[in-house]
Amino acid sequence: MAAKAGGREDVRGLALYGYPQCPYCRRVLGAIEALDLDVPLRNTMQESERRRELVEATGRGQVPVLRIESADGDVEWMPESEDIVRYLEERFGER
Ligand SMILES: N[C@@H](CCC(=O)N[C@@H](CS)C(=O)NCC(=O)O)C(=O)O
Repeated sequence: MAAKAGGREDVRGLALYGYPQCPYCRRVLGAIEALDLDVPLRNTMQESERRRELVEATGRGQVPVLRIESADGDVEWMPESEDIVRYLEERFGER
């Protein structure tokens, strides 16, 4: 499953760390698709470098984690599928 859709919104700086076999990741991937976002999936199961980045940043390998890089270069790593879905809905949902 690709974490991509039409790319309607400006999602520069966002990347989802996880993999499609993870049910919590699928919950986030579903929200990404429902919101029609174009967020790259960094597959921590298939790509050891991505997993290394995740563990280095968060101290553990648990996924999903949303990496949020702001325009000024600040980086936030957001764990917990519910929090990620809420963040995406608040930022990109219907207003
Ligand atoms: N409460 C977390 C649970 C996430 C979770 O359990 N992820 C599993 C994969 S489905 C995982 O990464 N397990 C390996 C680990 O915890 O290191 C969420 O909702 O995101």
